[in-house]
Amino acid sequence: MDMSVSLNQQVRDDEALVPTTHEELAAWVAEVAEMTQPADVYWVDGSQAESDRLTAELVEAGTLRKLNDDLFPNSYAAFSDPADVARVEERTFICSKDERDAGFTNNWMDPQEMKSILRERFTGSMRGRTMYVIPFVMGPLDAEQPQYGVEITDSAYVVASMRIMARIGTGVLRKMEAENAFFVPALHSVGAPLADGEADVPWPCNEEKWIVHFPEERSIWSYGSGYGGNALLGKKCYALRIASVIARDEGWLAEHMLILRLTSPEGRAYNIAAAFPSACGKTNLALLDPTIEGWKAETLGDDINWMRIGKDGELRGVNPEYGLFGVAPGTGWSTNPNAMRAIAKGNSIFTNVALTDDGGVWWEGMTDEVPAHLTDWQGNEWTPDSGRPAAHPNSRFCTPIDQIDMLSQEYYNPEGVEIHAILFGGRRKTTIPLVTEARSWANGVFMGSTLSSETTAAAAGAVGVVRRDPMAMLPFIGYNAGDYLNHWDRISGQLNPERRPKIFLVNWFRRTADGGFAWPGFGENSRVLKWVTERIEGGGGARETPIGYVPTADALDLAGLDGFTPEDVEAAVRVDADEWRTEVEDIETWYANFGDALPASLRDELAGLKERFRA
Ligand code: GTP
Ligand code: SPV
Ligand code: MN
Repeated sequence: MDMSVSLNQQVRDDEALVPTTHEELAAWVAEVAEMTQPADVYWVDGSQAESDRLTAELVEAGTLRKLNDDLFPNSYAAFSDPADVARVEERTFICSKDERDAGFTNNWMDPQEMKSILRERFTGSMRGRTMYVIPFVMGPLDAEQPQYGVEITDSAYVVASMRIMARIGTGVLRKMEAENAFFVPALHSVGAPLADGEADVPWPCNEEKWIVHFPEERSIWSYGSGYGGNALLGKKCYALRIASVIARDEGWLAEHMLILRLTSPEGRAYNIAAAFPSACGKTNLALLDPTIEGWKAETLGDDINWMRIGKDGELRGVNPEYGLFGVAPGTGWSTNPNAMRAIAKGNSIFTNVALTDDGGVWWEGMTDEVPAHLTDWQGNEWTPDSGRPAAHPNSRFCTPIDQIDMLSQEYYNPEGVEIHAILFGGRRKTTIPLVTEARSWANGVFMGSTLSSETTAAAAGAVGVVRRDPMAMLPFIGYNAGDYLNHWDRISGQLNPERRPKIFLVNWFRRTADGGFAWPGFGENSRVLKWVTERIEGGGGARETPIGYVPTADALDLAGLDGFTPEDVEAAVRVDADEWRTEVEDIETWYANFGDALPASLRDELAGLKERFRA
C-alpha cells in the first residue's frame, strides 16, 4: 500500500511512517494516519533523551510547568481543562457484537454504528498535531506471553505519562516484531485539530468524549479527553476492560486490586490482594507503613492485579503497571510517607495539584501545615481562607514504581506471587464493619459481588452516593457482569482448595456517631492485616456474626495506639441488624439486575444471609 499520496504533505517520509517489520502494526499506523491526518508521525523509542525533548516541548507549549529541581527533581505539573478532570463513565462504552455481552453495567452501542460515529470524529482529528506511536507491554516483557499494546495518540502529555505508567519503546517493539505478536490497538485523540497557524491551548480536549472498547477485536478508541484513565490506555481501558475479556476467554482474572506483601516478625510472608473502588485506599494500603513492631510491608502493585492459576492450583498475581497514578489529596508525610518519599525522588508528572511560591507542589493533606499562599489548580491565587480546595480532589501524581523504597523484588517476577488473602473494601459511613472474614470462599465471592461504596471524585458525576461495585470492577468489567461473576465461580472451582486465599471484607471509612472515622486507618491498617494473617494461620480471636467472623474486642493488636480502646474496636466491627436488614434488601435489588445470569452459589449465599438475620 502506498500511503504517501494520501497523507498530509508534512509527514516526513515513508521511512518515518513504517519503521517496523510488524506488518499489521505498520498497516494500522498507516490507516490511522490516513484517517486522522496528523502533521507528523513519530515512533516513540522510550529513551531519556526523547523524554527530555518532549517535556521541553510541553513546557514550551504551556502544558507542563517545570518544578523547582531542588524540591522535585525532573518533575512537572500539568493543569487540565476544568471539564476534563476524571474518568467519564457515562461516555464509556463496551461495543460487543451482541448487546447481551455488554450487560447491564455497561453502556453499549452496535460496533458498526459506533465505528461510523468514531470514524467521523477521528477524521482529521490530529490535523496540525504530531501523531505518536507508543509500543508498550503490560506486565514484564519476559512474561511467558507478553501482553502487548500500541497506543497511537496526538498528546505528548500522554506519551510522557505512558512512559511512567507502562514499559514502552523500541525494546518492546523489537520483541513484538520478533514474535510477530498480537497487540491491542489503542487509538487516542484529544479531538482538537489545529487549523494552519492556529495557536494551541495548554490542555487541548473536546467537549464530546468517547471511551470505547471493542471486546471481540480487543481494540480501544478514545476521543476527546486527555485525562488519566480516559487517555493512558494501557491502564483501565486495556489492563482492566480489555484484559478482563481476554482473561474470561483464557481462564484468568484481571482485577482492580493492589498487591501487598506483609512479613511477620517470625519471617512469614503473606501476599495480600485488595480490591477497593477508585479513590478508596488501594495506593495507600499498597504503600503501608506498618505501625506494629517487627512487621515489614513491601509493595507489589497499587491498582491492577492480573491473576493466573499456578501449577499447584494456587492463585498468582502480577501487577501489569510500571508506575503509580495516585490520588494526591490525602497523600501526606503523616498518612503515607512511603508515597511521599517516592514522589520526592522526582521524575514525576503532577496533574491538577496546587503550586507553591517556591516552585513546588501542594495538595490538601500533604503537610500538616497549610501554606499561607498558593496558586490553585486553576491558576488562581489561593490562601487558607479562600474557602475552596487548592488541588482538585482527583488531582494525581504520576511516579515510576521503582522509586518506591519498599518495592518488592518479586514485582519483577513474571510468574507473579501466590496470593494468600483477598480483601474487598469500600467507603461506607455505616453498616459495614472494619473487617469481616468470609464464612467460606463462596461467601467471600458473595462479599465481592455485593461490594458497595460511596462514589468519589475519581469519576465525573455525583460524589458520596452509595452504589454496588462488584469486586471494585463496576466501571471496568469489559463484558456482561453476570458472566463475570460466573467466571469468578469457575476460577474458584479450578483452585486448589488448600491454597485458596481467605477472603475478607474491610471498611476503613466507617464513621462514629460524632462523624469521625471509627478507625484511624492508614499505617494503623497493619493491625487489621495482622489479624488477617492470624486467621490465615488458624488463630486470631474471632466472633461469628450473621455476615461472617469479626475480631473480638481484644483480638486486634492495639499496642501503641493511644486512646483507642477495645470498646472502640467493638464499635468499629459492630453488626447492626437493622442496618443489615436494609442492606440485604438493597442486595436483593442489586442481584435482581442479573436475572438468570447470577451464579447459584451467590443466590444461595444471599438466601443464607437473609435467613440468619431473620433468625
Ligand atoms: P485510585 O487510584 O483512584 O484507584 O484510588 P486508590 O484506591 O488507590 O485510593 P488512594 O489510596 O489513593 O486513597 C484515596 C483517598 O482515600 C485518599 O484521599 C486517601 O487519603 C484516603 N484514604 C486511603 N486510605 C485511608 C484510610 O485507611 N483511612 C482514611 N480515613 N482515608 C484513607
Ligand atoms: C481510578 O479511577 O481507578 C484510577 C484513576 O486509578 S484513572 O487512571 O483515571 O482511572
Ligand atoms: Mn484505580
